[in-house]
Amino acid sequence: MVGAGEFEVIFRHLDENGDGKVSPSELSRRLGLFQGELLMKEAELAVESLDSDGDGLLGLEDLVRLMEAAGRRREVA
Ligand SMILES: [Ca+2]
Ligand SMILES: [Ca+2]
Repeated sequence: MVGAGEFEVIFRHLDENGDGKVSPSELSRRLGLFQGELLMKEAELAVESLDSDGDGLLGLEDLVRLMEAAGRRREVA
C-alpha cells in the first residue's frame, strides 16, 4: 500500500458516513466545498471512471490512484 497514512486522512474526510466508501453524493458535497459547485452528475461520472471494482463507490485504493494522478500533474511546482 502506498502512502496510506496521508491518503487515509483525506479519505476519512470525504467519507461522511464512515462506511469506508465514498459515494458520488459524498464526493459532490465535500469537493463542492473547495471547487464551488460540482454537479452530482459530474461526481457520478468521476466515481464511475475511478471505480476499480465496479460497486459504484470509491474505496481508499481508488482515492490513492486519484491523488497520485493529481500529484503527478503538480510536479512542476
Ligand atoms: Ca461513505
Ligand atoms: Ca469501488
